[in-house]
Amino acid sequence: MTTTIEDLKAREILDSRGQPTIEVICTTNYGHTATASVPAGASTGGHEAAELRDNDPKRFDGRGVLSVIAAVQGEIREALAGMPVAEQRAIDDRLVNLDGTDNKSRLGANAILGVSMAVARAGARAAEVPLYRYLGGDDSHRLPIPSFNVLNGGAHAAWQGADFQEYMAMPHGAAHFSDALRWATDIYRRLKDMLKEQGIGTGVGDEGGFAPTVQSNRQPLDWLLGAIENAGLRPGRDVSLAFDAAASELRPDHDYELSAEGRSLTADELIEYYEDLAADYPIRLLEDGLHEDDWAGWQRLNRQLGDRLTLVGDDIFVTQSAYIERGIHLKCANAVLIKLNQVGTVSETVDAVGLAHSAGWETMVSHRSGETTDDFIADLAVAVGSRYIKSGAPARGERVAKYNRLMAIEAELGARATFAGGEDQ
Ligand code: 2PG
Ligand code: MG
Repeated sequence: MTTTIEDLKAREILDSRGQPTIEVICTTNYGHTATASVPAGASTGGHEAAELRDNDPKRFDGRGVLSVIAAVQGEIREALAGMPVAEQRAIDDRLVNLDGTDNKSRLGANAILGVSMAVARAGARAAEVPLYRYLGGDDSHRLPIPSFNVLNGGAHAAWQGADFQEYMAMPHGAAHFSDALRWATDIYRRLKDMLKEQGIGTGVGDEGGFAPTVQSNRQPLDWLLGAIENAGLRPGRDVSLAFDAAASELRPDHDYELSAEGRSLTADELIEYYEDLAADYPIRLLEDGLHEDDWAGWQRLNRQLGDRLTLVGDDIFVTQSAYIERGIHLKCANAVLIKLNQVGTVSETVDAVGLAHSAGWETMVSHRSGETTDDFIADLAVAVGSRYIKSGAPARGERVAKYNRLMAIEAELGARATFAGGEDQ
């Protein structure tokens, strides 16, 4: 007999910022249960699928998700009960059609994604294979290059922090994923020592990286380089730098405001600024270098830096095929950030990766700044063959849950496991 969806339940749980989010539990007719929970962003793109909140000021300052839970346990449960769990695409299509809006704003992308992920896990359980193999097939054996956000700025950090949101260490020169992770912990500890020696606070931001006050936006790059060297690693050879400027957050009016440096730049000046950084530091990847609506600026950015840097679009593409398609057509970038909750279903996320790869673009699977301990994205990255993944610092439970899951996958694959970093050597 086919394994079908018997029941869908949801609960309110807390994310890493102490904000409510939903956990969905899918039960099958054979009694398998599978659970999934949904993350939340802080620097969200304007075109992301809509996350619903109760807006009841008496609970969680309006951020409660009881209405989202009601949608899962009511309308969605009714529509999906009895469907075979293996039919992920048909289930995701039904969710999209049931919602009926362009941005999942009727039922909520958080309701829809929680169900979509829980169903995928139930499908894997019913098929008795790990999630990465269930989603990606028997050929899924490549571990992505992790990018560790060890210095947090922008919307994820304190007042007077760096303007750019994420300064990341990318240990692509390691032989295995688990070595890359160990190197990252060495860098993280050396960075902490260095900041302490300089009398700088080592409090952390939303993604577990240190979040100090800075004199300029170059200072975190200098610290990061120093920490890599102090860890006995070679900048550029073993470990490169990556950063997410999250530039949509830098432009309240028109120009890009770099408050840490007391000046604002036009798009072209900012591109020049990046060119100088790329000349002075071993940077491999730049995410969201320009505002999400500045498609012409992105074209110039890609023309000037696309042959040297992996230029990742996050807020501009919001993991949605229509925007990625446009970006490919206009030659705006050469890589896409992949976040399940920007689009709202597992199938649409897999499609977005497929589209990017078919154009020869890279992908980076990503966590959100507000996370849970759900480790779905680790399996997803291996399943879709993503070259990169980012899940914050190599510290804090909700961040390391993903890295630890990748180590478990690596161990399970044994001799079959390969590491995307190895291809660079
Ligand atoms: C980003 C993400 C994750 P947020 O901009 O890439 O690091 O941040 O979840 O706040 O959008
Ligand atoms: Mg981003």
